[in-house]
Amino acid sequence: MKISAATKRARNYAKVTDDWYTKFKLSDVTGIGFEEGVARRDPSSIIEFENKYYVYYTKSIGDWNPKTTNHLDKRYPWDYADICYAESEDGLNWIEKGVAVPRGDTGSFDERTVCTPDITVYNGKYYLVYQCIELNGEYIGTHEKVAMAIADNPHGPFTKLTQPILERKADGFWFENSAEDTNTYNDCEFEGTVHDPMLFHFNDKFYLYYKCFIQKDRSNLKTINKSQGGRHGVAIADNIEGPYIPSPYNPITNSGHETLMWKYKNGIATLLANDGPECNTIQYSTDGINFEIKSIIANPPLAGGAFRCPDTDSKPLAGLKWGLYHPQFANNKHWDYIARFDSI
Ligand code: AAL
Repeated sequence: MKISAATKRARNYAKVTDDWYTKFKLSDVTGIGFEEGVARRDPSSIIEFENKYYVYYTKSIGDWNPKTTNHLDKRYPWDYADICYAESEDGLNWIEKGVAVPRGDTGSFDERTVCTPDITVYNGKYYLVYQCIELNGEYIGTHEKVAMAIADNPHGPFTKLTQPILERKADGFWFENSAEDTNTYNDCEFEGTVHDPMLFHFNDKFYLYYKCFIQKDRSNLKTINKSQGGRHGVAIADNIEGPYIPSPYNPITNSGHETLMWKYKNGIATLLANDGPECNTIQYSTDGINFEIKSIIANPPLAGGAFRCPDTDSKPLAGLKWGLYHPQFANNKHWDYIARFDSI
């Protein structure tokens, strides 16, 4: 009996993919969907409280221009943004409730923007982790820090910690210092940037995942690296407020842009989209660090946040049953908006 290389691989996939494979149905929502002149994006995971769903997201008003020569101008839809939140009874029709975390006062470490939040519930408290940056005349979408704000219920008020919980490493790989000829999968300093935080209570510690880009030239290594060279890292703390220590294993993925992760049994699952040679895969790790490919998927939701369902351990993709995401500039719409995905 002769077996081709492809068939050998396929037999291995068949052992794992059934329970890990999904397609996605993508639908519009009301209340936080498309609105001219307003950007809503990077929705958090969704939590349930008193029979209603809650989501947190980046909201900014007014136009933006990445080519502006004055770096104090609004450059991106997540620039000069606040973190807003919305409530829903069915996950499709949302009511925007207002600002959960505003930008900081003059001179603060989060004066310019707060964006890209995720929410974690731990011991009856609500923890938002998010990106922020001070008023910075050299802001080019880099050098954000990760901050935390805490509340007793989903409506807040959220109290900010006085210092960020994670900062980039100045000598970490980032666009300015990634050598063109470097094989970006060799050893390198990580944490050149820390974006897209997502926090889990896991194995009696706190695992703060995030994304780092490490490629300068976005067209370099295009075929295996795709787009912006994003990959993920984790920083671990004994206490939820930190200190968070980056894992020496970083990067713990070599693909993926925004984080979309959920718990399953004694491990953590992740959907990697957008960037890298393992883009469009679902992966799983029992130690939160060493992830293995479980399935290859099509049309993943970008920048998604999943519903934190109570029965996340019932099957591998229970924690990915539905959620919200942002279609990136879909239909040439300049204004980011939030939509819904369902695993089908
Ligand atoms: C996103 C995320 C981070 C980036 C920007 C806003 O989708 O990767 O949040 O900084 O784009």
